[in-house]
Amino acid sequence: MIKNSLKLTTCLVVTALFAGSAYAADTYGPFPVTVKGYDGDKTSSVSYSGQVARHVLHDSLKKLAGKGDGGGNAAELEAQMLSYFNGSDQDLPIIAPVSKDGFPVKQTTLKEISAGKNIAGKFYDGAMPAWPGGMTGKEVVLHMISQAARTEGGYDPVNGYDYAQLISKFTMGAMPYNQAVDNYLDGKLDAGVKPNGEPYKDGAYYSGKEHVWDEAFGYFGAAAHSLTLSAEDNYNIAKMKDLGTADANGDGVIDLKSEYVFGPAYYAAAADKSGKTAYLPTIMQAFIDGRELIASAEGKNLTGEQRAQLQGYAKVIADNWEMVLAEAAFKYAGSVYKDIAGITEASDDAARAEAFRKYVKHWGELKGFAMALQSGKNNLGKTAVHLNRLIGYGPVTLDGTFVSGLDADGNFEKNRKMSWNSYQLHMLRVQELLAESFGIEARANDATAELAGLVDSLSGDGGAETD
Ligand SMILES: [Ca+2]
Ligand SMILES: [Ca+2]
Repeated sequence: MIKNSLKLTTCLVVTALFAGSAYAADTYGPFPVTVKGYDGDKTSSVSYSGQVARHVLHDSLKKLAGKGDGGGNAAELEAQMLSYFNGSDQDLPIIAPVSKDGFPVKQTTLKEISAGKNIAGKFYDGAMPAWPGGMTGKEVVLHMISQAARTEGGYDPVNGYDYAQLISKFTMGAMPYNQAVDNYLDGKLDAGVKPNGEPYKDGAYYSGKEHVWDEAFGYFGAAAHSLTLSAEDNYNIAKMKDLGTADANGDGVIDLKSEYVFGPAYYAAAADKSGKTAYLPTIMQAFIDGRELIASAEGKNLTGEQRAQLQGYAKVIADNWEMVLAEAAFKYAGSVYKDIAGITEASDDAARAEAFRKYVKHWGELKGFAMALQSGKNNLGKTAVHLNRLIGYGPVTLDGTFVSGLDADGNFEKNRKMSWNSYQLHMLRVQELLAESFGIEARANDATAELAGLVDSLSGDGGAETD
């Protein structure tokens, strides 16, 4: 790493030197064209528009998951959702993110970003035991899409599902996280795969390793200038609240290809807003350092030492990204815990229904992030088994039942019951398990201090679980 090789004593000198260095980026790109034999007019080798298109397909799919009218438009809506999931020959309109007052977005169709992209081909398709039915990851999300299309507004109050949340949070793990940590930052860094001494493909203006690294960065979903911004600024860009900080080139519109903050980076910023973590800058810095390292090889194959260094940056990215997902799951377990009090203390049916809706939304986020965590490179082993058992296939619903499986036709069965207090205890156990397994640091909505008291109160009511 260049910074470590400098033996300088004052920050002032370091800053001055880096300001004039070719390798002193604080933004992801531009980086020089280094690939041998390229004679076109490109001046930067950075390219990750395909990943941006996939984030947009995901955001659009999430939006569509809430468009059901209760059954009447089920077939049409499912087909529409599948066109975003599977991709389409048509130029699909961007459904999200779209311009809003004070935050104009440059692109309005997918082809303006990158043509021919889909989610399906990049979706984790290993075992996904967190969902009933013994399905693969891709089968699970297709089941969710089909169910979502039959609901009103993506909300299934009987089984306690909020499909926009479930689909979105699961996808955030199963597509970008999986592709980055288990593919581009993993096997594609091997010496014999996409070597740096060759173009990524014939005629490309980027080398094999340059593009592999760019694709991983694209999946993280940060703006190219995210490292220059605070956690709050990055968070606000994702919320489409701050044109000034988002519009890096000052042309008055937000280019989704470089100026917007998508899901994974947004959740990193969300944790960092606590002031206790620095996931987003740590990940961004590792991406930039890795890209500078590749550029410094000047179109030649990486040495063993360079590749080892690059794998070191990859590990920093993968470890911190996993933490971001674990922090989010921790936060929403705390929300679900609190929401249960809102349900049980509601003064009338209307207030109870409202509290239950909020609880189902937060549960969908918890469940989706728990599934995202299980979609990466690491086999979480018994942590995953315990997490899935504590959270369940579905949340405890208003009649005390919860989803226990799927029948032969793929419909949900609810053959088990649990008390609200017992399920609250489960949520605290989820927080405890995540804290112990991952070393959670932001600890949003931490309710673990209430664990001992809840265990005491439950010891008098006949045990934690009922059937
Ligand atoms: Ca792999
Ligand atoms: Ca702009």
